[in-house]
Amino acid sequence: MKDELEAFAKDALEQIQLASSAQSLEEARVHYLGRKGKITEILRGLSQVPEAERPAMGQAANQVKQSLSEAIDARKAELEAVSDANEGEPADFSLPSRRRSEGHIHVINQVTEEILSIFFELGFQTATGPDIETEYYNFESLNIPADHPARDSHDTFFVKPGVVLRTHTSPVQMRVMEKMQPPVAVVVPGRVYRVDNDASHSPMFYQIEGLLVDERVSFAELKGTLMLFVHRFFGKTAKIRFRPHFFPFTEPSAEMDVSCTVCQGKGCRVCKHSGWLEVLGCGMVHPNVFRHAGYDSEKYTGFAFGLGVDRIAMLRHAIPSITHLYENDLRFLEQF
Ligand code: 2NL
Repeated sequence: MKDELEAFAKDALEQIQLASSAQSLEEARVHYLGRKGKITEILRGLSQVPEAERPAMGQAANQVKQSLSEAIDARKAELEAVSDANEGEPADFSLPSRRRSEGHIHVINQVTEEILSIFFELGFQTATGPDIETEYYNFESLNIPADHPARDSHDTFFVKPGVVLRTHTSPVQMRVMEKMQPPVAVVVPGRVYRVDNDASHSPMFYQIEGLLVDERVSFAELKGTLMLFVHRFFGKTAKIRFRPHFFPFTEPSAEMDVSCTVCQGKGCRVCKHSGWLEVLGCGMVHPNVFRHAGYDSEKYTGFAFGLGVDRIAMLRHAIPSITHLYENDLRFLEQF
């Protein structure tokens, strides 16, 4: 019986030391010291022990009970000390902080704001208008006749008969002219829509158009204004050239090229080895447009231009495909 008690005590102390959580320690306590536990069993069995040995056995069993109880308390304190240490670990302020991602202005809007600010310095104001327009404002008033190919459903999104997604921001300038008399100098940024979708065309893209109307405005002023814009935006060394063109709403009309900003006009992949980049379309406002606006076309003349913001952003940053601008891939957007 004495040997049995010693073996039990040794095993129980070992198990208590091995308990790795408050829960497993409590299980050990119930197992060894509980009412149905081993010690209780031994103490109950004392009556079977010969009378001479009984006091010594009882004392020994009580000692084991006492030492197991102390061992459990000690182990409990150890386990609590470990978990307190983990929870209450002081903060290390020298560690690098977790990086918070921070948004920024989309490259299209960066370029838009930069372009507009150049014209603001020249005294232009800005105006906006609806994306959904009537055929009258989008075409008719701009001298684009009913049978013009631009009106074709292959080029224009029709919302319903007589209503379209605007294909340019010109209807906004028409609305401005209806409201105010010259002098007028506005730049109009906005989304425009055309049925077109490939590496250089998106069905929705961004445009800025400009309009200046006053007495005796000439093509020379158009050239001077655009040259100042190009020198500001592309740099002092940029050269420009005008090529004759046709738009229904301007006469004469031209397209303007800028010497290639990548190769300085020597010829490269971006300018397709021509040395020039096509940047915008422009011209002197057609008298029929003034008539629709209610302006006296004998008294007033004006110039207008339109540029694709997407195209200019692509030239500025050597972006190979317009689809990058609209995919919202952060690996792309974060570069600007
Ligand atoms: C282009 C060409 C252009 C205009 C837009 C305009 C507006 C009014 C009257 C006359 Cl209200 N003209 N806008 C004029 C010439 C060219 O845009 O290729 N844009 C990307």
